[in-house]
Amino acid sequence: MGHVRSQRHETDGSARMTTSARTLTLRSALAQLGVTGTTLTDDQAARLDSDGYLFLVGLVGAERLVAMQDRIAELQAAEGAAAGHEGGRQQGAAMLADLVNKGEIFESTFTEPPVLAAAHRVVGDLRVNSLNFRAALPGEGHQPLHADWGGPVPEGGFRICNSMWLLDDFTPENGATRVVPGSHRWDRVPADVLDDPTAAHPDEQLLLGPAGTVVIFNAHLWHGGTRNTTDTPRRGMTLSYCRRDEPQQLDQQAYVRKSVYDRLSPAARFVLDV
Ligand SMILES: O=C(O)CCC(=O)C(=O)O
Repeated sequence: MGHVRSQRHETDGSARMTTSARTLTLRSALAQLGVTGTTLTDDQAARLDSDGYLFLVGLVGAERLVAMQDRIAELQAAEGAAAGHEGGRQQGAAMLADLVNKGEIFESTFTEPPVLAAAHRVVGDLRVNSLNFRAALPGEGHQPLHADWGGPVPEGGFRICNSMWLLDDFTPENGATRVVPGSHRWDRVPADVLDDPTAAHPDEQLLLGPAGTVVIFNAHLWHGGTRNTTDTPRRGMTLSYCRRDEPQQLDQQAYVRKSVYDRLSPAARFVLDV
């Protein structure tokens, strides 16, 4: 559901490509961005492998969080009914897409060392897939359990790693994401094996935590939004990476704005693949 294969290619004519990012390898880009062999602890790596998700509590500090929330609010006001047009829209949710190009505050997300290290562990040779926003609206937001990939994938062949950036506290009431721990290793997708993917799963867990938490999850893990029973939207950003030989949800080369490109380091451009 989060993985939208149909892409609308549009460009403002500012996309540029130089050789600087092209001469890097992922290994050198990750090193330049501060990812080392110990960026994830052994315990974190083991939990990501086994459960399929990993909490990074407090990754986004208070000031940065407020700046992200404020920019999201500005974008929602500015884009109105067009919001989310680049990346798919959903019933019961407010969406924004292409955040890479919609605020300097978002440009540091996809090079966060622990997020990169985790995504690299899951998919290997990676690039950014998309950076989007989803708010479960009051009374709505429940999704079927799904993987962000259309079919079963055996362990070791993972194509996508996602991360949820909590812009609000995720609570049992406000539509927190649910996951089925370990399901990324089952080589099955919910639609093929569950009678009713919208129903509660006996093993599901809610991703609960304070705003500013980032939860990295293997996107082959069965997951989905839940219904927001409060009267305020539950806001979260999803930063997804795909294997470098897979099409991106949003073609970053086609969308990148010159001002963004110019600010990014060669290593960040490599991760975005622009
Ligand atoms: O916003 C959420 O809680 C999950 C969203 C999701 O999994 C999706 O849209 O595919």
